[in-house]
Amino acid sequence: MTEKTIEKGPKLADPIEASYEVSTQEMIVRSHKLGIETIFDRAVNMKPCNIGIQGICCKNCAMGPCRLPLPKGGIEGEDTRKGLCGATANTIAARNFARMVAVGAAAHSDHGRCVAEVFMAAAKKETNAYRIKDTQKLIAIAPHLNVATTVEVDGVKQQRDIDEIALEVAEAALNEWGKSSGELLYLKRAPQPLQDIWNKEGVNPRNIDREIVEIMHRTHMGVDQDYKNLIKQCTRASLADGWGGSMLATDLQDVLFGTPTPLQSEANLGIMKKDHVNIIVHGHEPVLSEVIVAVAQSQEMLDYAKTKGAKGIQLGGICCTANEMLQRHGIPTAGNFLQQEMAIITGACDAMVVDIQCVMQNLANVAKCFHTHLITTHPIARMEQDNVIHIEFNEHYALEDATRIVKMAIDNFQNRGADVMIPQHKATQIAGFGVESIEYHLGGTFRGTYYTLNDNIINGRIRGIAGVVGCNNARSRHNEMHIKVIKELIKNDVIVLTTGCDGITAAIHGLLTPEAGQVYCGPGLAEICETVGIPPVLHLGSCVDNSRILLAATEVVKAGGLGKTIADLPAAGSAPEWMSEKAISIGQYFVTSGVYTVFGGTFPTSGAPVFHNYLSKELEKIYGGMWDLKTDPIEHAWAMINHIDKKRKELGIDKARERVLMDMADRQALEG
Ligand code: SF4
Ligand code: MSK
Repeated sequence: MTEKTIEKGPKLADPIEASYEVSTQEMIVRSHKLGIETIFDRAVNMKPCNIGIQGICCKNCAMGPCRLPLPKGGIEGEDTRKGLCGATANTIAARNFARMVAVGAAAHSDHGRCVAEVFMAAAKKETNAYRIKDTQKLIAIAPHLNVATTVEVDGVKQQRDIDEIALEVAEAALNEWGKSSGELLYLKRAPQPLQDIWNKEGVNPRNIDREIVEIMHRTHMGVDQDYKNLIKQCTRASLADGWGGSMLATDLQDVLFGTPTPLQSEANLGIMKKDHVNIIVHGHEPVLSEVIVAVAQSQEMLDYAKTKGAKGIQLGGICCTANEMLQRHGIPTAGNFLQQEMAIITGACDAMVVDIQCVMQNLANVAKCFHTHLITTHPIARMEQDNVIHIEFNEHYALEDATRIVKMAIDNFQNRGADVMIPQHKATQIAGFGVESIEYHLGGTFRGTYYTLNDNIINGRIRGIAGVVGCNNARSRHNEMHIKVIKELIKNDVIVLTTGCDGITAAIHGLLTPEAGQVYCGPGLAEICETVGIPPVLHLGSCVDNSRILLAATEVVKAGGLGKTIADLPAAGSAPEWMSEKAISIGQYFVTSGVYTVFGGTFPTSGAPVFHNYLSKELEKIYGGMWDLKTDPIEHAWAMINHIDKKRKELGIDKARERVLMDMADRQALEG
């Protein structure tokens, strides 16, 4: 313990200022009592670099870093700032932005590639841990990858053998990462007018890897020095993410592990149980955690846990591995990004199993203070600290790996200290939504279509659709922006689609239940929630599942009455507490798919006003979507609502909403 160091040394975070959420506040207080430093404490002691935050520091060669601070009072006249090589602020900010897109697209897409490789192993029947589970979804996605699903025998069409289809889908999918010619196949799933824009602009991704590599080349010293040209490459790479790597990850995971359907579960640290073995899985890829779920629920392991004095095994998730397990199995969510250290600080975490992305290295230091086994499982994501155990996942031995991990956690149950404190806070959540289930739930009793959703948007009960997604950021109060933005949206009849840590946040704060409709929503959305029995916030899954939002928007376009492309829809996107480079890639593919996208916190191009203006104004003229930054939650939500209202007006459906929201007295006055 480092109690002494903390008392004399750095400042401690104020729990109430650090988090909007009570169990996190309780754990911050406990961390201080135990002398354990967390991200919240570091955030009050280490200030971000004011130049870096604005995107105007270049370290792309050893003549730098070249820092180009904005002059006091802003820029009047020509912007003469230059790096040693002459790179302008626009070039530097655009290169930095492009590298963020490259990293984000790489992270999502490499996740997708790993799933595709496991899919291939399952299709070849090389592993007993995985099999093709959702054949209906396989048949649905195959044509998008140019894989035939039927064959003609004696003039009669018959369905092809499922194993054959699976193998060809695996080959076609893997090809998308590195094919030598052609363009990304899934682009054809977008509305035609959007495809026409991409064609005209020449931004169709050729293959996923190439677009990422090309960003790295273009941003090398002395290559691409035109911010408009750089942003075109950002568009290619981000589309390769949203309509490529992420969409393939989502689809292949659905086929392998099952397409989510709505289910009930719980969220927050209070899901951990004092008398159970607690295993927390954290990260993004569900390939190992899927098997851990199966193993942890097996009678053999439950019996084994009892021999060690535990009443059972409680699995819980953090970040997007949590979302994956929640969506398909109803495994409860222990917390979002900023709660990962907190799960260990309960003293009741017997094993934390991590894979890739958003895993803080400080977990190892926190785990050292307890009995917790911190287990890394991915070859590309290891930790230097010597208390970390590495059990490398291999799809061919997934059952053995998962069994070893679950057994280790069970054996560790007896090593728990007496000082356990699990916050007694958790909320019920209905999660597991997707393109298919929205169609089913909002499609009415007899027709599984998006018509009814569109009708309700047209008649104004639903004012519009918002995608609110993304991380927490320790530079802002944990969860506050997420919740205030969402509450303002649903209060004004905007239905919210959520993914990632925003989904977890909404669950923890009780917004993922149909009953939330009556408490927090405007009259139109409340009526829909009550009639259909859905929450006003629909949880669509993990970060890669933002692709579900793209496809849901496409289905809305197809159902008719709301314009011809995504940019015509009364819809907007938001990441109120973003921190990850993946969020920048997601934002860029949303913008270039036609979505007005608002970020909270800071924006990494603000130090280069011309380039910043290009992103926030000029892109709209090309793609119909653009970037924005709003740091106040109510302004943030209203920027989205105003955009939605603008689109309603353009569609000529603004009057319908005024009619539907009239109360009885207004109607009677009209009739009279
Ligand atoms: Fe400086 Fe140019 Fe080198 Fe960047 S590339 S560090 S701006 S000299
Ligand atoms: S986990 S990327 S903190 S949403 Fe997908 Fe959460 Fe952001 Fe990671």
